[in-house]
Amino acid sequence: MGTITTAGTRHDWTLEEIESIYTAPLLELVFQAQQVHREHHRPNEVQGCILLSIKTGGCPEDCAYCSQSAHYHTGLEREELLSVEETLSAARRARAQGATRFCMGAAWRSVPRGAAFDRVLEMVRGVRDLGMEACCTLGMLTDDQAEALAQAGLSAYNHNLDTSPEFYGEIITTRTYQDRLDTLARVRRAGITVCCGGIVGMGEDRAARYGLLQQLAALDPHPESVPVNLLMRVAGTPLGEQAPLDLLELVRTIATARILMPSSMVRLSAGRVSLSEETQALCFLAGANSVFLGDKLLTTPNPGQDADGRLFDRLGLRLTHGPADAGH
Ligand code: SAM
Ligand code: DTB
Ligand code: SF4
Repeated sequence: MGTITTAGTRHDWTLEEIESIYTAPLLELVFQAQQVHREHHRPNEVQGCILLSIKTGGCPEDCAYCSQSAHYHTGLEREELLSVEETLSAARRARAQGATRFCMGAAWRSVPRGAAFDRVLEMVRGVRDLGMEACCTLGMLTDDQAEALAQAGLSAYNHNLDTSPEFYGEIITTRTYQDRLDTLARVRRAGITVCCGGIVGMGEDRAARYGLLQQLAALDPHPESVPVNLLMRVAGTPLGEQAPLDLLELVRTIATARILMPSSMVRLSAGRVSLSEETQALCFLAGANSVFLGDKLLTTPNPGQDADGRLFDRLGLRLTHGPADAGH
């Protein structure tokens, strides 16, 4: 196995190649990932994003990890679609905290037509007017809806593959892997950048992580943004009692994503509350260059401003300043 070959942007990584990268000696893997990282990104800099759940709970899908699925009793309060003003005041607070990307999530299986969608379009225009990148994650989309979001100035659409095609059915039964790929293709055709990643720590084996990474890297072009989430265990969901993951598996997943997709933003997403500052440092060394700021993700906790202020000071990291996403 020895040396890791990293040359060029590829979409045809075999599972064997991915395995040999992922299982290299940890220090070799992290070193190679950091080298790739420095060829494509500014070291010591991370982008801050902030999430807002604009429509919470009551989702008809059965994603086994999710607090918002109507299939499980998680004690989460449902909330109807927020108003444009509520959303934009959260976006202004996000900007004041140093975020350059504002991500709006809705617990929908697919985007509804009519007034609710028009309101989302207005939110997107409002966030763009604040000079921030705007990202939405709203479930499945039609071509027309993707086009309308693009017209409103949406910078990115988040739609995760979550895991490998083989393991997917253990986690979600109400839609298929192909449904996800179809939506991703619509987003790409509309000219919106793609944010697509997955979750580790759901009880998957390494092969499932190789399979996810292979699928992500097969997207052509690569997703501009690859969120790597560590499962947030939510009581009442089928994964609420899942055994904790060896956190070096998260580091290996990030490093392998960085090597396979050199230009993408790799986002250390859900799960930072479970990571020490030292483990987060290792994730940044492995090529993660973005985090969610603030004390809440969509429905679950996140470190928050004071903890992150200390973390960035301790590591000498700075947040990317605007102007956000010139060209997207
Ligand atoms: N309903 C839309 C969808 O599924 O595409 C958008 C919202 S959904 C909450 C966005 C993503 O968050 C999911 O695809 C999943 O990867 C991630 N996510 C949700 N719950 C999570 C959890 N408990 N731990 C880690 N990641 C989670
Ligand atoms: C992504 O990959 N992670 C974010 C964003 N995309 C939408 C969501 C994480 C959600 C964590 C669970 C929650 O807070 O409900
Ligand atoms: Fe619904 Fe998205 Fe949660 Fe799945 S992850 S249950 S689609 S909100």
